[in-house]
Parts: sequence; structure tokens; C-alpha cells
Amino acid sequence: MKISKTLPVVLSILVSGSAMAASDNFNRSTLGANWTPLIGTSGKIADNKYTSDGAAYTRFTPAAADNQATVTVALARADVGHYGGVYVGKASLKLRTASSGNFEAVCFEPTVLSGLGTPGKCYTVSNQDITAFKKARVTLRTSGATAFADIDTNSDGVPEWSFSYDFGAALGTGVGLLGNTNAVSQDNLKTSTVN
Ligand SMILES: [Ca+2]
Ligand SMILES: [Ca+2]
Repeated sequence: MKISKTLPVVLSILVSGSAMAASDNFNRSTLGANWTPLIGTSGKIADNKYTSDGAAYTRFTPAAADNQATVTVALARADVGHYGGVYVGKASLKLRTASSGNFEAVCFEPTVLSGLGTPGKCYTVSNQDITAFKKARVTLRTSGATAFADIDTNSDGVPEWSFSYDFGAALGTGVGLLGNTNAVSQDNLKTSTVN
């Protein structure tokens, strides 16, 4: 009987501990006060999704203490040589387009201004790490110096690919979106604090 009485208390503490969890569906016309340019000022909303007209990193200020972000990254049209993605702390996850017009690389890279010296790592179609895709639900999480990424390309909640990369220095928290083309959009962002 004691357990059944104390468990709800424990659960409520755990829930309050993740109070920084936040989300955004971008179903409006402007980004608003929760979004702050980190690099570039072209981050915007179009067609009820996040996108940018040029190179832009835009911080989601309610998620300053969060270390996990999940977001849908999609191509609005065939595209070559651009990217879009998400960052958590000093780790960014970029989906890069290539010759097929689809996403052909999933890359861990240090976030702009991170000061990290690592070049990062890409998982590519040409190396047969992945297959080309147009849309994915991606999750990026940091834990210490390591970033973990899950890529779900068919919206069934099960990642087709999971990758991790050790950046060699603490990555920290804080979430934002990034990209350099309006051919790529991000939507339905969810952030949280996880162990
Ligand atoms: Ca939306
Ligand atoms: Ca899947």
C-alpha cells in the first residue's frame, strides 16, 4: 500500500523535472518570440512549416535546457547541394541533398559557433550507409560528448538508421533548427530532457 501512495509523488517529481519539454507545429504565419536567430535571419514560416531562404541557424528558446529534439525534415522539391536539420547544444545533424535531388547524406557536424575542432562525420548513400530519401522524422540527442541520431523515413516510429558520434567534448543543451534553402522544411518539433 505504501508503494501505491508514494509512486504518484515520484512520478510528479519526474514530470516536473522535464518541465522544459516544448513543441512547435509552426501552424501560423510568423516564428514569433520563441525563435531567435543564431546565424542568419532568413529563418521563417512557409506553408505552416519552418524553412529558410539562406544559411540560417535559429534557436528555439523554450528548449534551452533540453538535450533531445525530434523534428520532421522534408524536401519541398528536388534539390542538390543544400541541407536542413536540427541541432542540440554543440552538435548538429544535417540532412544533405545530392545528385539524385533527394537527401543522400546524414551528417554530424559541430554547430556553428561551437568552437569544436572535430570535422564530424557523414553517413552517405555512396558509402551504402543509407538509401536516398525525401522526408524523415529525425531525433537528435546529446549525452556528454556523444550525439545520437535516429532517422525514420517511413513514419512508422521505427528508425531505419541509428547513428552516434563522439565529438570529444561536452555538447550541452539547447535546441535549434538549421538549413540553407527553402527546398527543405522542418515541422512538428518536439524537445525534451532525457537521460
Ligand atoms: Ca505545421
Ligand atoms: Ca521507419
